Amino acid sequence: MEKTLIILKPDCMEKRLAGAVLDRFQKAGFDIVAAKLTRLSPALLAEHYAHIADKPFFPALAKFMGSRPVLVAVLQGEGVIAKVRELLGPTDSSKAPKGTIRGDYGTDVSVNICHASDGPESAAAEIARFFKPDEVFA
Ligand code: IDP
Ligand code: MG
Repeated sequence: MEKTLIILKPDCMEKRLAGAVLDRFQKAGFDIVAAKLTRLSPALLAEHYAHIADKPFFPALAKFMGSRPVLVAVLQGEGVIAKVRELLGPTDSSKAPKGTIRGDYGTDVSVNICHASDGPESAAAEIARFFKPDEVFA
């Protein structure tokens, strides 16, 4: 069964929106098969955001993402990778339609509530980065 990795970002945790965001994923029919609270280290953030590590906004992004504990989870279900991205809406919260998670709760292009894997390869790599096999109850 397909799986994806999500991270409820520091803004989501600070606004106490973890329950509201997880509720949307669960109401869409997806199961939580792994979860933990963790504070992301600079080394882990450099790895997780390797695709944008050379961008001028990366230092500010890393500071934001490491600013407080985040909730990391694995969701499972048919088509979960694409569907969770659709529920999130586009990266830039200010351009995300109302009714999407980022459109309803996000702040801007950086502070945008939730990360989700963008394809099967990144999902597999990201799940392995955060969870041991026996921590995923698939
Ligand atoms: P995604 O989270 O929608 O997959 P990515 O392009 O993978 O978007 O970027 C990862 C994260 O980096 C975004 O969620 C956002 O927090 C941040 N980010 C992306 N583009 C920008 C930007 O232009 N300025 C500031 N932060 C950005
Ligand atoms: Mg991405």
